[in-house]
Amino acid sequence: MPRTGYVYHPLFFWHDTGTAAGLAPANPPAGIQPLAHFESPDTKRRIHELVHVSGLLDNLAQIRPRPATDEEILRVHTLGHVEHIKSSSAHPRGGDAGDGYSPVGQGSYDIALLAAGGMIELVTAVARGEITNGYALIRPPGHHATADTGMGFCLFNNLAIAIRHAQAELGVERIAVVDWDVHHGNGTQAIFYNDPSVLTISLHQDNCFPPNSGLLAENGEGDGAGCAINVPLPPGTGSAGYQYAMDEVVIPALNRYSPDMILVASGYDANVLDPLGRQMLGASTYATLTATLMDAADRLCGGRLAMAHEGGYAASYVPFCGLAALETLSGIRTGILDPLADIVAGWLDQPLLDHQRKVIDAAAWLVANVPLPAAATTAA
Ligand code: 3YP
Ligand code: ZN
Repeated sequence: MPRTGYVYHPLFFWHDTGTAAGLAPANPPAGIQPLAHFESPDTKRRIHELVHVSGLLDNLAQIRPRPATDEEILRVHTLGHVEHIKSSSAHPRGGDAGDGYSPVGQGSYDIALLAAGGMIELVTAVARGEITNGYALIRPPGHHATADTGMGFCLFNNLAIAIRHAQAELGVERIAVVDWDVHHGNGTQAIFYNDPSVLTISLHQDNCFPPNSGLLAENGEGDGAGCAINVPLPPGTGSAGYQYAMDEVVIPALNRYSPDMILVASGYDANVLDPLGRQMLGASTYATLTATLMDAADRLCGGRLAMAHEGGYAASYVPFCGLAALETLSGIRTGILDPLADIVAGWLDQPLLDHQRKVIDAAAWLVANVPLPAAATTAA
């Protein structure tokens, strides 16, 4: 049995975001000429096809997604939000999930249920020990979605739904989320903001999306005080900055929290070619980040690590970032190399700069606020 699970379904690529000027809905009378929406299927389909063509697919435990049930979705989202997505999806021209930047296509409700259910199935297989780790190549993404609205291309919060399921049904108590998408994982943070049973850590580009979200000062509230950590990295941060953030913030916080499982909101939009971020990561960085988290998972929770796909819009490059993560998770080298490695090497390999170090050092102070296991158990 392969140690690494993989969730995929063609319907994830049928979620129709329509036309846009990147992210502005097409509107010819207003001068907005139709073009592809940034959140198009291409990037993710190309990951899947690379996983297939490289032969890696044959060595992964393929996990079949199924639709999340009403009960499972309603552990996280309000009935009003669910009904809104459902009715938008029933309309031949679709609608929007809440903020005007989150297209819902015809039938997208069912695809979003399949994405959330896919993440549930992945986490279930990890919790039961059928696999050690895994990757859910799901779409639409989820990390911006809050209890009562979609936003930033997200409909339902796939990761949060899987977390609530793991806690309710699988006996998994303490869960840590590491969100390395270039945008703030605001939805996941908000859903667990008062909850000491979930530690959310987001590494993101400072004040990128949502606006004014993901500040250092957002640190959890009430019983969840200390359980949200944000590292708002300056634009232009490369591999050294990310590794420093892992070493100084993420790993120490995980060590202190001692989770039963580690989940990753895995967007690749911090890659150096991405149109929606200004960070400087390469495929090799995603291999290193993944290995760093695997090492923590091995020490802390029997290797239990599950990743949910989020953003990443450079269709030419993201597949190699995704393959790097999956090769690392599985321990299998396909022999397919990053074709841009030589050209991007110099871009990624900038040293850690002072203004980056300052932010990361400030976030490192928050580690002391992370509740130790015994304290959280009593509080819960
Ligand atoms: C949503 C509207 C502007 C930026 C965009 C970000 C989506 C994303 O990749 N979130 O992780
Ligand atoms: Zn993103």
